[in-house]
Amino acid sequence: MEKTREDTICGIATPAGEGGIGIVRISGPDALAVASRIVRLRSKRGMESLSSHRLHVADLISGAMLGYSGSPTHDAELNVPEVIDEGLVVWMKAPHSYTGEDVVEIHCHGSRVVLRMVCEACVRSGARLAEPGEFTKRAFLNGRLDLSQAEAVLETIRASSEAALRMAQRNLRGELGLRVNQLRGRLLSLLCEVEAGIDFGEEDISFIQRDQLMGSLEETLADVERVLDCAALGRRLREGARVTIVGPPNVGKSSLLNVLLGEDRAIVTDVPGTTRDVIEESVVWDGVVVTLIDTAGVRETDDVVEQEGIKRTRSAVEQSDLILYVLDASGGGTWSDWCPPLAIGKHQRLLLVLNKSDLAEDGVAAKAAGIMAQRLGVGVKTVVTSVRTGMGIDDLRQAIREELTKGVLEPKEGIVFINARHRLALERARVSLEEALDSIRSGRDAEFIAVDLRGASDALGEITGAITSDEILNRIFSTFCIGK
Ligand SMILES: Nc1nc2c(ncn2[C@@H]2O[C@H](COP(=O)(O)OP(=O)(O)OP(=O)(O)O)[C@@H](O)[C@H]2O)c(=O)[nH]1
Ligand SMILES: [Mg+2]
Repeated sequence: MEKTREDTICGIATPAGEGGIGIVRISGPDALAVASRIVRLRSKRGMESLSSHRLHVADLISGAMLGYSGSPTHDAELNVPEVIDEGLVVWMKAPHSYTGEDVVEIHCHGSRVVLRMVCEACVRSGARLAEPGEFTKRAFLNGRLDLSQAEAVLETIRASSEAALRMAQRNLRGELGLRVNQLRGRLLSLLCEVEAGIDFGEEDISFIQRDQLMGSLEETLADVERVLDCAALGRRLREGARVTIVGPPNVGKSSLLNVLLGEDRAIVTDVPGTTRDVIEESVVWDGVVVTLIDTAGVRETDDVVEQEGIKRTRSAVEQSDLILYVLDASGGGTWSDWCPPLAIGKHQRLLLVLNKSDLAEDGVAAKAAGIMAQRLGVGVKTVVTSVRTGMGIDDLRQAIREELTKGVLEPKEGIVFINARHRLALERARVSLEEALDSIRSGRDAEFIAVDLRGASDALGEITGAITSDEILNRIFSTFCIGK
């Protein structure tokens, strides 16, 4: 059957499993008619007389007994409609509903059997089972949401931490759409002016001053780059932050992992080289999912298992948001002359942890921090700890939280959150803008510049769905659950 927005869809909106309440949603022009075949209001009123956005108590009956006309048969003896359940019914009149269409929600008990029977009754009464994400897709097609907001619906549902939720909510309110639309608007008006120049047969783009055009494009490019910078922050909040514990053997890395997790996850012994593999475990701190990663101590070794462990340590370091660089504060020369064979990037956040402070002399922190700063070429924040006495562990936890959430958790102006799809679109916009600037610099025809401006603005348009294709829409909405 050809699927159109003119048909009426139904779906179970609540998650699988038992629950106090379950909801079946019906959306489309016949929502009320479909519902009227299933719902028998306790007030004895007809569905058509319902006031919108109000809850009404009702018996839910299997539509099969009612026939498609919608008028209940009163031949009670022969044709008693089966009551499936009792519940509440709400009608949301178009356009004031989630999808922008007429919507009826049936709230019954959260039993899979009840919900399935109600849904089946809806189908018998003329509705079609919704496809994944079809309710939200209709909301988008009816202009209730832009595409970035529709994706934020899914991100809200999937948020695994408060921080991820906050981020999804900001996009649901349209912050990303707004920012992108501003950029796109600016590009489109530049495009207009460039094209006006072409239409009037001007030889070059003196129509708008070359320098002025360059300036505007450079500014837009910088804005696109700023939004792209937010990608890493967004990912960290959505998927959680990765904190990798590294350092030489036997300094207490696994001990720190265990104490931070509050459980004995990793094996601790006094034998250097105890940890051979990468160990991961997640905790939630202040609404942020933090994945703590313990690694094999890094040293020169002939042991093939240990070598493989060290290789894995390196790749864990590359992917981490924060590195806890652990050294033995009691030193004995093990850290002052130890050259880190780890490729720690300058842009990576790092905390220096001086463990075993119970065995160390005073003043060791300052000395170690000085050495590390010299090696890395930047200042490093240092925390002194002792897993044995518990000293400094709370400070460490606090320092980790601060590093990870620096400026992110406060709804600071200018930060927007983007997903992989948005990032790819922004990267394409960036390339087009760079090419446009290049064309201007090398004095190419205005047509070339126009093509690139169009490319950049189309790429941005894909983020909000102003420019879109069925393929993109299907890809996005197929990741939703049915009933959403
Ligand atoms: N005195 C003292 N001993 C500690 C402290 N933290 C850990 N240890 C001991 O140091 C030894 C090594 O600890 P681990 O946690 O296994 O060290 P590691 O860095 O994971 O070692 P590898 O996995 O071999 O690289 C164990 O005997 C721990 O009990 C501390 O703060 N003070
Ligand atoms: Mg270990």
